[in-house]
Amino acid sequence: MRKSNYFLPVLKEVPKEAEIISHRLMLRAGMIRQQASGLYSWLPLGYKVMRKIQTIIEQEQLRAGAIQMLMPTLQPADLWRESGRYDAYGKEMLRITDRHDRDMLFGPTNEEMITDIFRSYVRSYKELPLNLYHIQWKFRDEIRPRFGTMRSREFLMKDGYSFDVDKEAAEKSYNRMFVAYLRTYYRMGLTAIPMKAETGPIGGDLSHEFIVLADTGESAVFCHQDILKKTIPPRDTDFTGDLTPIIDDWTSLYAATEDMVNMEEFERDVPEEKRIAASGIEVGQIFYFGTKYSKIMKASVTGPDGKDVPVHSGSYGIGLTRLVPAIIEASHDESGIIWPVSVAPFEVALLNLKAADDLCSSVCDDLYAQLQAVGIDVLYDDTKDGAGAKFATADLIGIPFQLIVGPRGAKAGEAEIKDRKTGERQTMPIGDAVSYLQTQIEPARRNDI
Ligand code: P5A
Repeated sequence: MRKSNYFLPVLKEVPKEAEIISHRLMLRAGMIRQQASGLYSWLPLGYKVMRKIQTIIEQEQLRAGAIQMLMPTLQPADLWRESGRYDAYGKEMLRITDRHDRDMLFGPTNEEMITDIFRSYVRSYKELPLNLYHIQWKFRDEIRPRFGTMRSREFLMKDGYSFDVDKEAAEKSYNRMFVAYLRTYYRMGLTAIPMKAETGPIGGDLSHEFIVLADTGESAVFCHQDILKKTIPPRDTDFTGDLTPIIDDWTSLYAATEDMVNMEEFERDVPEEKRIAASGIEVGQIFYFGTKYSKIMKASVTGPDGKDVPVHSGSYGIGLTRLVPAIIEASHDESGIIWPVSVAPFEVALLNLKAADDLCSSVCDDLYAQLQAVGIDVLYDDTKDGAGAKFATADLIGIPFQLIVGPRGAKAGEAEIKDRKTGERQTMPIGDAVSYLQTQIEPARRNDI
């Protein structure tokens, strides 16, 4: 993408309304625009990051056996009357009346709708296990939307729902999502710790929140610091096999959110020097709620013995629009954002330091074509801005590599490459730059293990 053709409205001023660094940087980097309290437009740069996050989620869901679909944002109130949650959900639910006076709502989550789909089609235990998910906008009329897209009213969620014939099978489905989530966050460059959590309005008695430690996080959490050293399940993990050893390993050390923490247990089980009592960002939550919805909404299947049984279910959420600021909270410096390659809006910023210089521009045009030809996602700053402004913007928007060519380098046949994360700069022959960048970017792009 040529910057001269792009829409990248970066701000020079530090926005006053933004209290935390990720919100400030997202506004300054031209990633989002607030349209009303808790409602944001995703501008091109921000949207590109979100799409990359979405792709990682989709790849890991597929690997774990979940099937993607799409449900509407609006739902009929009657479905929620059936489950009993229409009144229970309270003021967080945005209620809407259509022209025929039918009660509707903007979905805050989809347990009811997916249960309705399930009961309409599935009859036998032989069709199980089933895990269906979608990535769709949700609305929760949060009392205090804040920190930009970290806690907004409209937000994008990946929400999945599993269906099994009994509790034992349902726990296997829960474990598959547990492992998939560990891999998903890791691939985005995040360390997310699964912690025992309360189930709230979703229900059930087994739940984990996935927490990224950050001073600006809104959740208070308590855990053993060695959880941070646990190994991520590799890509060849057999999701059809027994995942309990992985779950047991990850849950063997104490980790709980403030709603679930038992201070006595925490102090008894975790040596003082290993205790983390900190703030964190909840980037996902998984639930096992058994037959809570299936019983009341009559979603059952015939079991092996020919008798009807209500299905056992769980639901699994990831906040995509929250992940973007969470990654920034975890990875930035005083000059701006530092994107991990796997979610970076562009992989390389090609900086033409003097667009008015014919040789410099022709060298850059050529590099731009070569980078594109090898499939590198490049933002080509071909504008007439000064070198200082180009450096500042590239640092601010956090592109992992800067490929810098000035008139002197163009003449000498040399380019400079800056690694945004380490700050290291190196000069090399222009002819070597593209293959060097390929070797750096290709393994980091999938960030898979
Ligand atoms: C699980 C999937 C559920 O709603 N039902 C379907 C279950 N879980 S949850 O924990 O309530 O939400 C899942 C994730 O969505 C993100 N999230 C938000 N992101 C931004 N702004 C909000 N107001 C917001 N509320 C929830 C979180 O990442 C949460 O873990």
